[in-house]
Amino acid sequence: MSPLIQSPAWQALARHSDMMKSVHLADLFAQNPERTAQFSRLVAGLHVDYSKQRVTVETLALLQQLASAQGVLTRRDAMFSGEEINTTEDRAVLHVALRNRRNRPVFVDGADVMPEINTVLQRMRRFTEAVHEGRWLGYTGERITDVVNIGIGGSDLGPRMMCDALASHALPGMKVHFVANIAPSEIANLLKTLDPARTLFVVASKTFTTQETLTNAFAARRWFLDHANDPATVAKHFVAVSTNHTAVAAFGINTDNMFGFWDWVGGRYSLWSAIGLPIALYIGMNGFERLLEGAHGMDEHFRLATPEENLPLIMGLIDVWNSNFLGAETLAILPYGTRLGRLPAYLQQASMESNGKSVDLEGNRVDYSTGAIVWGGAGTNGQHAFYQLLHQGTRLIPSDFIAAIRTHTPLGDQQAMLLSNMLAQTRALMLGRGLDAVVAEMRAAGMDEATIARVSPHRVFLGNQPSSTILFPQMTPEAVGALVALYEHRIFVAGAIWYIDSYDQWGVELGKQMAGELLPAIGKVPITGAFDPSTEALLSTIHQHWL
Ligand code: G6Q
Repeated sequence: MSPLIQSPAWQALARHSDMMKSVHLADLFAQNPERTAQFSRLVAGLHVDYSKQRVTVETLALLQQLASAQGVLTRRDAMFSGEEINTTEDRAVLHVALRNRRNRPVFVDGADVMPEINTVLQRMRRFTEAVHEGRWLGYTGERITDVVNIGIGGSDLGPRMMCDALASHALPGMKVHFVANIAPSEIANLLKTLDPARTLFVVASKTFTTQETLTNAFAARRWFLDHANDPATVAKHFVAVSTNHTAVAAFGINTDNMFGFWDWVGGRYSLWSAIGLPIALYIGMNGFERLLEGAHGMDEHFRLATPEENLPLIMGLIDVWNSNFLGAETLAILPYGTRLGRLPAYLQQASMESNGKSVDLEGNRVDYSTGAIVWGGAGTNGQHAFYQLLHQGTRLIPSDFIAAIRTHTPLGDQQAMLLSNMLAQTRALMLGRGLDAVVAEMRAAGMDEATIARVSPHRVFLGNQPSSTILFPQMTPEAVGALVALYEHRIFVAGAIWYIDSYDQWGVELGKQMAGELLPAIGKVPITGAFDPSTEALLSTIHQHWL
């Protein structure tokens, strides 16, 4: 048994959870009138209510003891001070330094990283302002109106999600597009809609070796040169965001037009670095810096607040509670409104690539669950699709409901309807509806007793599904920055409890390597015995239909 499972703090929580599994949320509210006040916080502009989670004062106290026993806050301090907490890659983890707006010195290998960070931010400002003010023009002298980010994974999901979230802040005349997939239709369909003379490509790749990104970037360059016919014009239309100068130069992008970042920025934590360039091109550098400010507000709270007040700590501990003690396997991210529609996919990567690990920091296989399966989708759409299983399925599914209170695009009662639907779902999931209430309702509707007996069990909702609700006044850069930083730190906290390296991603390697081995076999008759029988049969099917 692992030291974590054996620890007194874990064992105390296990005993406590035996009792809590049979407690209903409705009873917890009835027993404690202070519950909502005790279990909500206002931090960095976010109002977060976790009173509909299946926790009590005792649960949270026991979870805090677990955090203390696991040294979570010591590890937090190590992260903020630039220690190499990503031990399998020998790297510091310093996305917090990227938004360290007060410029508190942060040292990596004895050198303060803040001057370098500020230099890149200044270069981003100069470049984006030149584009916006018409001083950076395309090869025919026209202004840039369309930005195409070519990147994948961490070099795609963050900027893509943020540009959607902050579309109401877009500068007039600026459009942004994203190409990630190697599937040819993605880039081919986009290019058909673009004017090369007004298009700027941002090739975003930390390593600048990623197959999908480089292949798409070459395709974009061929398309561009088919129109511009002059290799010298590439410099006006292609910039790079990367840590790899040599590969950027080899691609043919002038490294004067390269924006750098550092190996201590993980891909899925990189939207705050120059990987955020498309955001800055879309909403302006001031908007991008407001995003950094919002995240910094949450960072400072996480760094300085007492454990009892510390929202990312509390929410990370609740994630552990739901996974390891109540048996939840997933976390549903349910933003209300379309602007945050890409947040579930973004957080899916942030959480699942960080905490989808089964070996602890000392290389031992763990004997407890780690990262939950993160999924979700925008409300109200999801209500008409997958919520059925949340309400009446057999699984415990914690969910996060997230909404901006005011909309940038008011239209009649629609925003009020959106919010009423969201609150209704959190209430319905919590309270459910028992058989007595269902029968009474059916009788009041005049139904006959035979129908009531037959149908009423199907209309029962057990409730007791835990949720948290996150509200903020409006979809501003500050609010979304704080929101994402809250989740980043929650992920950190859960990873620290589980004693895993949340900042490596070796799990992506094996498939990449095998894709390289399979590429020469696509469209050919398979060499018998080179691969497993299933793969060889699939290769044969591909061969039969290839060209
Ligand atoms: C993120 C991952 C991964 C990475 C992509 C793109 O943490 O490491 O999603 O961001 O594989 O990598 P490049 O930026 O190097 O192209």
